[in-house]
Amino acid sequence: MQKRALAIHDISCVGRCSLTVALPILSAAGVNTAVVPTALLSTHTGEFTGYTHLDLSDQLLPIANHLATLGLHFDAFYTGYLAGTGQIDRVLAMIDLLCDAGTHIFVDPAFADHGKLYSLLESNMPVKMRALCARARTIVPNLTEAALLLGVPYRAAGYDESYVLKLARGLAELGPESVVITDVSLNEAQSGIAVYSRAEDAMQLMFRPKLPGVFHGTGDVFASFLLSALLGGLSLTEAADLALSCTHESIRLTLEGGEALRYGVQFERVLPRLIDALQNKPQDE
Ligand code: PXL
Repeated sequence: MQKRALAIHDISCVGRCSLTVALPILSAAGVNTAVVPTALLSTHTGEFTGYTHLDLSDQLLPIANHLATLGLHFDAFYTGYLAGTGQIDRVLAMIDLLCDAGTHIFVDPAFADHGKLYSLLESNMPVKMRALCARARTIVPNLTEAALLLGVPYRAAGYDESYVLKLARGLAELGPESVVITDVSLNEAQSGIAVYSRAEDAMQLMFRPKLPGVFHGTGDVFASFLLSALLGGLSLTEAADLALSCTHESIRLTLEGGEALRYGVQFERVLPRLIDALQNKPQDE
């Protein structure tokens, strides 16, 4: 049966992040994807100025209340950028309205990067976001978000595997079964992810060669690839490995194409690879 997801992120008209990334990636993976926009911006808030911003907080519960009357089963409830702490309580109420025991609650706590909160967000966003992470089966913070969620110092470099394991364990203690931390780098040459499973108390690090630059929206691209692969039946480690490869390839193609990095990465060109990998997944062989 076709999987159904609900994606709850902002729409940034230009800049390839949030819903303009989640919807095409999940759709390419064959997932019937419904959307609830949290805000409407002309661009994302990194590396652009003068953007417009319409907060859609007042729409979230009316939309969820109506959707609840339809009696749909969502296989995944996927949250990303929320336009402020006030939206967290609303999203928690949406979980009660729209999720059942079979819904994979997948939270990308998209509020910060490179040691800093995103421009428009309040300083208590990390503390409030803990409540949403506590309801999730899987969370996908970057290293900055992981540190801020736990209130420990963010380290841009010069840390080792034990720092990352401490973050992953601390986050799993909030509630999620799986914690995937992005933007992990133990040396100059490589960058990648940490994949932690609470049931096994085991962390796997996965790396690819580091590519030069700051790549906007790659957290959203990675999370969307990961959820697509999980819904496609891959195990956590298989899905994380595929999502990392697809994200790395999107970045590589963007650098090759020479497009300004604030416009996001060329994930569109990698969708055939995602589709192919999901059609030829290991258990089908
Ligand atoms: O990609 C994360 C993101 C999503 N949405 C908005 C953003 C950002 C990052 O800057 O500004 C509006």
